[in-house]
Amino acid sequence: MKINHIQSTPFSDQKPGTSGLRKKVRVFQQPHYLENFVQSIFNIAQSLKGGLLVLGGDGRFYNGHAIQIILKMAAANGVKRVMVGTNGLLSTPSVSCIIRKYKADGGIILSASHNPGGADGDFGIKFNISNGGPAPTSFTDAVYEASKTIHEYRIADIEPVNIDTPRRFVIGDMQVDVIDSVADYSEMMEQLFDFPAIRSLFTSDQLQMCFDAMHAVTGPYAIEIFEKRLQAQAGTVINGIPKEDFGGAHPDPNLAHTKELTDRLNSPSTKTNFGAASDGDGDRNMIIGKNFFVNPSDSLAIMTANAHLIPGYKDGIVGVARSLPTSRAVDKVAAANNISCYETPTGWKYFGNLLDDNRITLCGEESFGSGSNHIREKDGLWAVLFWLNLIAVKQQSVEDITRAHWKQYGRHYYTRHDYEAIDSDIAARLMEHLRAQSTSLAGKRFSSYQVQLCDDFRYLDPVDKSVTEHQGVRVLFEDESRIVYRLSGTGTEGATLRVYIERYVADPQQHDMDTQQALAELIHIAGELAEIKARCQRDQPDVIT
Ligand code: G16
Repeated sequence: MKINHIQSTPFSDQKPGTSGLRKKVRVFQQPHYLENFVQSIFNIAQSLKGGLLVLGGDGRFYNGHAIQIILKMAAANGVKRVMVGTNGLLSTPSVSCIIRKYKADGGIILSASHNPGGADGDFGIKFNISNGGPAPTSFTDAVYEASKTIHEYRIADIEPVNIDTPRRFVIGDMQVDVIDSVADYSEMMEQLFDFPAIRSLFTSDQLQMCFDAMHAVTGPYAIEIFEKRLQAQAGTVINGIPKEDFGGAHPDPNLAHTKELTDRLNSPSTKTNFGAASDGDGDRNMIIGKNFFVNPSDSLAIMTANAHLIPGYKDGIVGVARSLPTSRAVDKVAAANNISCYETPTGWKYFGNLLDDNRITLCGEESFGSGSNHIREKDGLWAVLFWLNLIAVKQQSVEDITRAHWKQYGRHYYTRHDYEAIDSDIAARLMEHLRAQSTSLAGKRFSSYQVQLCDDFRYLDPVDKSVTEHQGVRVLFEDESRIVYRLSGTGTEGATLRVYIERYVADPQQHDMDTQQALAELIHIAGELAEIKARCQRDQPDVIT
């Protein structure tokens, strides 16, 4: 096998964000762009030399092309074996599952998650380490440094290989196993949850489910698990065929992007009483009942309170973690059950050490992500199965389970307001303005809210003692309400300002308010404190979740 050493010059913009390198497809299409970044990964991940690499992606535009390039570069960089998903498809949680099961040295996932796909959309690449989780910042920083000085990459001179069916072949000294994309993951789900109990929900017609795969990677997984193994009726999975452009839609499982699903749940003429959706790469989830939306932060709290009812967690949980902007609903459950609750920066990678050190069993984020120690990624279908299992045990609807939880622990009204594609300098100045104020806000009163604490969140990892600074400005009020501001690390156009607002209400008589109304005063305060209108010239957020 001939190995070409291709001369190249660095790109200055290959710094990974919250979750790998995400850019417009046309940025990745620049000559040598993808190759430079992949070579930088191989230069840093030394254990891949002579090691096992897992490779797959969410099937978006450029996935197939990138898979072929990475296979050739893996062969040229001395990788001994690659396990690649059939047609290059592997969900993010299944990559994590496969890395752990086969003790791989790492995995490359091609995905821009919930961002739109197609030739004009986004593409992304992320690296997961041998524990199955996203590479920590120390690794991604090293990759970025390597990308700034790269001068050549290595690539095998071979024709594209056929990966459309499971089989084994050899490229030079490297073995390639094209694997069934869904088998290992489905098997793992069957071990964690009570499949017979869930199956009987479907076969007895007690539950009619609609799962929106959003033409993304979970389609084949959901059909295998829900329709085949759990015998939900055919057609339970909608938009189940992965498409390069996600059917022209935005594969982001929230109420703004799942109209077909929510129409089904909300229509009085259908019997559909459980709905769920997952995103581009299958790690996010949304859970809805009949005319009822479960906030992801509440979902984490409910899972934590009920984990002992699920076979995979029957011995209880050791602790939980949530990202900074995730509501503090789970904190209440942790306190009541006397277990640790960690607050981390945004990004699944921060949960890795806590899981590996057995400090936590469950973790989750407001951004429609939840997961557990079964893998090291958030996991969309796992969350759906968790809820199905809960319904089977409790024999209650999604709404009843959630309302009972609020009654016991109180309700955290919660919303996130996103201001997208703001000029990056304006966004940076807005955050600076907030940081500058942060030291002097404590004790000040805004309408009926008095500030208790305001700071720029800094995380000290209790396991490896690493420190991560500037993770968001948080304003805590005396009555447990909270506002958090941060800039997204996953956008590809300008900056996205995220404003997270929450208010805790213990009294069950007040659990029926409209969320935006319940938070109206805090929303106003959030806008005033950050001078959003004046600085960004925006009257309204672009997206409210
Ligand atoms: C990624 C990260 C999550 C994070 C989310 C939003 O999710 O894995 O930890 O919460 O982005 O991040 P940001 O607020 O910085 O945009 P995904 O599903 O996009 O990989």
